[in-house]
Amino acid sequence: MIKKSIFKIFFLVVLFSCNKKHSQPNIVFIMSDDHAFQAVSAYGHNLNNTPNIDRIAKEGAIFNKGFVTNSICAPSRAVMLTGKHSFINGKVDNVQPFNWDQPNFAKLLQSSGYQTALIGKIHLHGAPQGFDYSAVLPGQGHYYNPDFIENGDTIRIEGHVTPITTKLTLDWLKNQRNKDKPFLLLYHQKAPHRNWMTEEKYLTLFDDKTFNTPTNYFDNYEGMGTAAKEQEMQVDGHAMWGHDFKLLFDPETGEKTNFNKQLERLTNEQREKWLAAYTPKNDAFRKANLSGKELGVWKFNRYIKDYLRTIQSVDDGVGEVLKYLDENNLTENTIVVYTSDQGFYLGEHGWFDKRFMYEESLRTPILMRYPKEIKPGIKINNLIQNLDFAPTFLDYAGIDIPDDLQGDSFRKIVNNTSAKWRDAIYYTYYEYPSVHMVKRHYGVRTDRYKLMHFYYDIDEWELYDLQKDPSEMKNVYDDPKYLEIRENMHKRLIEMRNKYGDSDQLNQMYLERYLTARKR
Ligand code: SGN
Ligand code: CA
Repeated sequence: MIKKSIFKIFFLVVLFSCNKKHSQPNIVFIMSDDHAFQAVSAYGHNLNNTPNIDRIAKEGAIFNKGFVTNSICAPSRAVMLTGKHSFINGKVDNVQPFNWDQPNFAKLLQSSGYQTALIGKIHLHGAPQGFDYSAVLPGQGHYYNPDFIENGDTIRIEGHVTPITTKLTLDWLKNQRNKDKPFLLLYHQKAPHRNWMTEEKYLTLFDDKTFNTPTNYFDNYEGMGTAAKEQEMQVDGHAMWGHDFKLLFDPETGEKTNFNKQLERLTNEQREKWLAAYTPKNDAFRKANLSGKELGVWKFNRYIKDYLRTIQSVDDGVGEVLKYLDENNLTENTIVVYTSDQGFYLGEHGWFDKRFMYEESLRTPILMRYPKEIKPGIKINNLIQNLDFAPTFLDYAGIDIPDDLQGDSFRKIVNNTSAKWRDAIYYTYYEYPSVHMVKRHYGVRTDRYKLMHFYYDIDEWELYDLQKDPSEMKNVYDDPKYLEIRENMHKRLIEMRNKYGDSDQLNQMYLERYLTARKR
């Protein structure tokens, strides 16, 4: 009798664990660097075509209100891994260290039986924790002939970083994947990060096309605050002749630009292809002798074309990975997410780069497919943040979500099983003074309004009505018509700061740490 029940219990335990193993989905988390939602064709902006990324939305969900909590690379990745705001996980800017010893969702999946891998850009110093396999770029990494730190050893791989990252990913899937375990794969591209050096096969893509500048490309920031006026990220103003526009000679001084130096990293063959593609374009530019607005439009076109070219290879890679899943019967039970570490300005307000809480850099593309649960073609309009990835993945994997995670699982939202969701998001930005000179700020955004406070060397508030002014051209903080809204938004901001545990004291602490770290 006892023997029989022991056998029964044993049988049930085995059955349960087998079931869990088979029901736990695989997760492919694809992230690119600085990929603006405006440059994902599924968002309908008509700039470029990204059929493979779009396929994720066609067969799954597209998020129209996906946001980050801090629009800069390494902090965004720290938020994504920990599910906690920057001021809680400690990685507030690109300068201060990240503590890998703290919990992250990869560690939790790994300890519950997932096989885990991290491939590509992570931008967090120190040995990655939570991954059985990692092959990461040191820091920002190089576009051509990049070094990778593979499980601790540095190797240099010849070629372009985007297809190489894809190849390492496919190699891992083909040769290292343990078929008896569910897997978590972080496939993280460097592109389309500055300085937008494309793969050889796309060097002349868009050559026959002229892109229109955004309507506010020649913005003079009249309706905005001091922070917008004092940034250093204008395409026509701060972008550089060599580094950004790929001219070999500075048209103003006639001197050689630093792009000559950058080309030295390329092999002879790679360099020849680059020179063959860019020399005629650069000659034509010199002959045209442009000035004023015409020059501004030329700069925008050189910028946007290089930027979009690098995205084409990212999209190709997504296609290859999706194809591998199809061919290996993995599509049904694999969650695929495509996102970026933040948004980016594609000439809006005249800018490149990110950092600001204004829409183009606050928003980020999010597309997600999971045929088992997500209906194809659904659109999500809830305010989702990168803070929510960790709890969402844990939820799908059936692992308890630790209480101290600050995001929320959006599984219930995509499944339409609960209408309860946040109606405001909180944002912080710290890296100042620094490249691009975007001042320190924090703020709250609801569906319609955004309140921001810029501090440290100024003390200014900005309020935008996103319904009336989606391009954020007019700060209405001092407009008497908005007095009530302004007060309400102040209340919301206090609520947010209390809820997440942020304060002026923390801002001061991180400021001091930043200034000390910069001195070193
Ligand atoms: C580099 C870029 C900047 C960019 C930061 C942060 N300059 O410094 O334009 O804002 O990275 O980007 S570059 O000379 O290297 O091109 S982040 O995505 O890593 O946060
Ligand atoms: Ca980035």
